Amino acid sequence: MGFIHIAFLSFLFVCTYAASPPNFVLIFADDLGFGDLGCYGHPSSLTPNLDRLAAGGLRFTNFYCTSPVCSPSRASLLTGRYQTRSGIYPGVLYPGSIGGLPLNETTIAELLKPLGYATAAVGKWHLGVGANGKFLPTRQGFDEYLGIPYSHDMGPCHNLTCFPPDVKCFGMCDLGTVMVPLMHNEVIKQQPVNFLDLEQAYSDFSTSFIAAAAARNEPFFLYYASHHTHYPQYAGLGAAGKTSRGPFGDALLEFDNTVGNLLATLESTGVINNTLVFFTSDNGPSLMRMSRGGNAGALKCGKGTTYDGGMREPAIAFWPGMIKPGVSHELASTLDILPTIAQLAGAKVPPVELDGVDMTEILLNHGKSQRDTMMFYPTDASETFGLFALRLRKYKAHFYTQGSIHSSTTPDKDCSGLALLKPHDPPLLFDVEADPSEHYPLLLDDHPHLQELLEKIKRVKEKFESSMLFGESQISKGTDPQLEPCCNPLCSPKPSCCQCH
Ligand code: CSN
Ligand code: MG
Repeated sequence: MGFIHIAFLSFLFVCTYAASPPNFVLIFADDLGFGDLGCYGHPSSLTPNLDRLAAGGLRFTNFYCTSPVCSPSRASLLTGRYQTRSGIYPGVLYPGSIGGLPLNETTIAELLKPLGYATAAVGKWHLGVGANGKFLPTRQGFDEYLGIPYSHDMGPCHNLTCFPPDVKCFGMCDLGTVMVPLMHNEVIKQQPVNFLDLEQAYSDFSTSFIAAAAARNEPFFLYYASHHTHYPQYAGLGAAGKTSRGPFGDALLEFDNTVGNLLATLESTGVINNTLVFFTSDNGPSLMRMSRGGNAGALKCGKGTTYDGGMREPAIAFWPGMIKPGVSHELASTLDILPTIAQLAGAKVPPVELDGVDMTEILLNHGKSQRDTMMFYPTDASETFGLFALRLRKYKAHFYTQGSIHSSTTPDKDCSGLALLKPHDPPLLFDVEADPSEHYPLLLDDHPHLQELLEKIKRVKEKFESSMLFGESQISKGTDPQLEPCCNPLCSPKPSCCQCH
């Protein structure tokens, strides 16, 4: 009798459990490199909460974003498609940009909305503002938004305190545009934003969102896009001076503290065993910031380049009871997050050309990837040049290489903005498992069997490029100063009058 009772109760539990779709917390770092986290070997970073995710989850070693700069990478993350399809190229969006992520693209949030998910975006958006806020997160499937709509150097630097507290942070940023606003949904809440209190505001907003959705028994999707490790690096008073790594380390510590708050809230609201937490970063480290920038670890170059330092990223999937702790060397990408979330939530993927593949077999069974290629478009993707590089399993072929101002100042001359565009025919070929630093090109004379590989790579490239329909460039539509967010729209003279207290 008692046994039957218990068996019935566990049956009910399993049914309820299976019937309740999982929650998703997607944490996206900014300009954070492969070597920046403690759990990826950085000697002086303090990242106890991200390290805890890695220890209890699956840590990837071959995980790629789709662009060495921000806006295109974010477009791919949220749509599961290369940025060239959605038109988020060349380069990045600016405060007065006319374009943005086209509204007919389906974002992860829009995929989940019809299933009853509560959705929120927090932090850096960088997929457009547009006339009357038509490209803001609230128009792309997010119920709520708190954050800055683009990079925090896209306005005059201000207010940014480093350690000791009377030292102003480094740099001027962009003096010709409006002060960086804090937006709540579609309304400017502060201009200029108070950066020193911002991490706490983000953390409070995110934990309230989780607690409210959990209390209503609604599944939720939180997209937490931290701007914190991007230039100019700074930290609020709680974290400034608390690491030996300087401003980058302090910024990272403050962000990591929020990761801890998110985990604590998932625990205290009882939903942690039904939540997939996924962490990764938008592009490689801004090496031009020298010791104030991020670190690509063993990888070559950083932000702005199609070497692995620009696009291979730390990535961690955490889901207690569902994902066994470990390390995955499988090839995976930000492109794969949308199809994976769709699979886990039971959502239909959008009826468009998707570039992502479902990763659930990797996550839930430490299984094989469905992906054996990764395509590398440069910062300024174009139909004229097409792919700069292509990874096929352990091999990476460069058809073009180019340095970037974002990766200047390193001792490796190939990274610098002075390293001009260089075509390679036959392509420059590396085995990035044996040589993750892309130091030693494979020579055809030494490896005659490579001829066959090169032919295969050529076929894969041609097939992919013939499937690639470049969407109308949103960034080439240019900028209009009138579109820069201004809390006092009729004031003059702009941009300096756009301040509200
Ligand atoms: S990014 O950084 O937005 O994180 O990619 O803040 O490529 O010219 C990139 N850029 C300002 C930036 C300019 C940024 C550029
Ligand atoms: Mg970035």
